[in-house]
Amino acid sequence: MTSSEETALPPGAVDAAGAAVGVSHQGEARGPARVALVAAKFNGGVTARLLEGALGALKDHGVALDGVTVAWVPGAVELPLAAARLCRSGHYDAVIALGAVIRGETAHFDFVAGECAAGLQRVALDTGVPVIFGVLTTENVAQALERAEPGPANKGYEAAVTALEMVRLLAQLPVPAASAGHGQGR
Ligand code: INI
Repeated sequence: MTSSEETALPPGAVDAAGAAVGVSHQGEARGPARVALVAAKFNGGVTARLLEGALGALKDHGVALDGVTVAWVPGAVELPLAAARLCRSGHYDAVIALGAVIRGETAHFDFVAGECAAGLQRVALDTGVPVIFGVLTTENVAQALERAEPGPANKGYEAAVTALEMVRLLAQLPVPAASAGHGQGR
């Protein structure tokens, strides 16, 4: 995810920290990686654009699209369960969830957005597979469409870059003690 200009990581900050400490890790956004996407059909005019952005980013970063899986769910609330199934399959290094929850359209915006976000995070923590939150939560349709425009600022594009970065980072970090020595680490 990009930050604002004011809060962005300054150039050289990672290297400076790395030089100051014993061990420093950073994931590089590049393939190959086994990636699945879950996309909500609700507000599908937006999520289809997020998906295009995500697939573009995967391609730009060296992931062959013929190895990518896409699963469509009815709405954002259903994203966590489908993501959980994909994560537990053992077939994927990362799962990217794409949705659009727009406040203007629902009185239960906070429930839909909140349950979706909490559910996806729980799946990631429970399975150890990165689940990337490519779900727009916006005040109105115009904001959603703006974040789904083609290019690197497309939130689907950003989510896919984040997924690849997390895959590479996790490959560098220590495996959980319980699975060490059992060939389950990456
Ligand atoms: N689902 C969305 O993905 N975005 C929304 O904005 C939305 N609104 O507005 O309600 C939405 N609702 C459907 C929800 O995700 C479930 O599919 C539905 O409640 C059935 O569980």
